[in-house]
Amino acid sequence: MLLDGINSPSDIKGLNISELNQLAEEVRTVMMQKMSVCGGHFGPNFGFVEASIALHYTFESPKDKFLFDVSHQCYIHKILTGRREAFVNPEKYYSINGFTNPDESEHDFFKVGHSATSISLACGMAKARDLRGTKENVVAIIGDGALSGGEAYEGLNYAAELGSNLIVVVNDNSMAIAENHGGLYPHLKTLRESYGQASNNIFKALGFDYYYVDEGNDIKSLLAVFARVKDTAHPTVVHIKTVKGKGYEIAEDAAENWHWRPPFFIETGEMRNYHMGTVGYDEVTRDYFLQKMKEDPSFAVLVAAVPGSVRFYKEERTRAGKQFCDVGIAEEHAITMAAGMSKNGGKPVFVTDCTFFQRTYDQISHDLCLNNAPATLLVRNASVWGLKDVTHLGFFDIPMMSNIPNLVYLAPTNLEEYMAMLKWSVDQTERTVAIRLPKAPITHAEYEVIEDYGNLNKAVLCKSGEKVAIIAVGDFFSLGEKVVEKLKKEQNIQATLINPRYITGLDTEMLESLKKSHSVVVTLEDGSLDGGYGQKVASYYGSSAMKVLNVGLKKEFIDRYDANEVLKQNGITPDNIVKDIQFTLKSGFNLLQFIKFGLVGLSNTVVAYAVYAVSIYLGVSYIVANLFGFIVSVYNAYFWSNKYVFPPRGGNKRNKWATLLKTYAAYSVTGVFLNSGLLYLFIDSWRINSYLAQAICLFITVPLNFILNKFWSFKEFE
Ligand SMILES: Cc1ncc(C[n+]2csc(CCOP(=O)(O)OP(=O)(O)O)c2C)c(N)n1
Repeated sequence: MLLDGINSPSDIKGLNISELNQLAEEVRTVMMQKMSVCGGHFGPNFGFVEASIALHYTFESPKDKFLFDVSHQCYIHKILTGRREAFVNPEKYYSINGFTNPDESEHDFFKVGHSATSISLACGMAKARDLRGTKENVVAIIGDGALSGGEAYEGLNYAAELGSNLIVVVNDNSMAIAENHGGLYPHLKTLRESYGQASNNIFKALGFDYYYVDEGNDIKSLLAVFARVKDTAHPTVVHIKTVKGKGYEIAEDAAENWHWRPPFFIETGEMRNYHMGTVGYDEVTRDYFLQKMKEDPSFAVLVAAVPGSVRFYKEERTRAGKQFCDVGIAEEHAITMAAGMSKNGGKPVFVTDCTFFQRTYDQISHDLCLNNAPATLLVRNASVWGLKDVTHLGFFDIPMMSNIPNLVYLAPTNLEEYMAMLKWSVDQTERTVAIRLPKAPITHAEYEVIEDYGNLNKAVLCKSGEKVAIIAVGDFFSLGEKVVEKLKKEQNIQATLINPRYITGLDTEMLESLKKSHSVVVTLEDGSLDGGYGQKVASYYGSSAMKVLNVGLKKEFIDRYDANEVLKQNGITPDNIVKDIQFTLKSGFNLLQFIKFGLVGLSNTVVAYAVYAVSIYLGVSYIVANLFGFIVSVYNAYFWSNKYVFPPRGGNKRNKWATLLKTYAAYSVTGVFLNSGLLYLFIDSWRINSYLAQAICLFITVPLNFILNKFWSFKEFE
């Protein structure tokens, strides 16, 4: 295979056209093998094989910079830039991710997964280049679909002013995930049909030089044009016509289904693990939409180029007609458009993935909520169980949404509640409502579900108890149920269980009433803790004696994670939560805890002494012997404290080093440091026999350990 010899882009520079074509076929073969096992962005990559090869043949990456839009089409770029093994060796399939990633290679500059950023990134890189006075090419690679995103236009508009080298490769396969929408697309069609000759040309109008390549899957044609535009000193668009899924007929014929494809059988294209007819929240949402559209002509659903996410495929889109608006990859526009509709007699629902809501903060705040515009926002995949790529994480929404004034953010816990909230929200006329679609499989209500959510922030008391109250948000409600059950079984505590329903406000009456017979309130949320729901509850109780435990995720970017592992790392298992509760209930002076601390302190000193004694016996100098004792006692303190003393989250892996230091700090004064100091005094100055000296030290340090731990380590760790 030619591919075996390609370790960097320079390895393709000596190949002739027929070899480059052979390379293209080999690349397709390995991508096919890998994606048939792992799934992946099939259509975008199969359509961009020749262009990727021609780009790397022509330009000098990484000196010349490639900026990929969305970057879901970067597989070939990865293969050609030293990451071939991750495609040819099944054991390495998961060693890289599916988007550009500077952690993997110097040929990648940004972690990207959201659309329409490439031209702005390229403008920035070009600007910095010009300021520095160097000459490299900056190349943005953007699909026709991504050109519907507002930021793409902002970049195109600025580029003319840049007045220097900036090459925008428009990869036009006439498709986003589904069909494109908007006035740009008939225009692109005209450009394609006139082979780029039409006099009306948006790119030229914006100040770009313009080149058209009709055979965008032909390496020779591409090489000719890329050679012409290389090193040009002004912004240039190279518009190439490609075929999504090129080279695999099944994918070419069903481009929407093959944009991203789960693992499949190569011979038939059928998915490997396809479960027919599974009904989740997306399916019930679709059914409600279709029904409501029939009943109410003012009702409309807006999506931003991901119609399949609520199961609106060709058939559903046709049935919905004008009541279904795919606005392109333009979430900001969709939200502001919803604001407009809602103020003119429309009932808009905008639905997309949690991660894409991130770019709509201002539209939600300024256009919807400031105006109390009655629109409904449905937030999908908002969960640790949602999308797992670092570019698409779904657990930052609660801090974002819950701090926008006027917004009502609802977290249903079961199907009946979700449907009731959705129906209420669509028909009410007073405010903007967002609903966090549960990610978990459908569950059903075991308590009465109300129809009207206009009486804001009223939580439901699902189980009444004492001592401990669990407030479980959205699809962490079932976790709350498990914790309640475990507390009953293991601690004989009948805890209170609350479904808060509203994330944007607190049921202060209920929180106040908990003070009477509860001492610990636990909040559970399937999202980042910082600025989230639980912290609002903690802040409410701040001036009271109530102890509040916030359970949720750490604020961090994580990539392709195992959700179970992340939950464990964050202490989010029924076991850990119950242990935390137990610990919190017992804090204050607690004899058992006191003894445990004391015993660790004692074992610390004993271990240090034993190691010291053995070392001296082996003839090591007493300073080195003490150092050995010190190291072993650090480990001793860390090990036993984690096992028996700290609450589970205090001993969390994430804080390993901090915990170690704190632990040792708590014991070292009375343990080894004091020991060392005294030993130095006894042996060096007073010339006492070293065994006797160590015994005297033990006699002094052990009781001191107990006393100091009472005052110090309790404060440290509770
Ligand atoms: C802000 C944002 N919204 C939605 C998406 C989901 N998405 C990923 S790729 C894609 C279509 C991109 O179409 P195009 O740019 O034409 O590239 P192609 O896949 O056709 O090569 C969409 C909508 C996204 N990545 N970012």
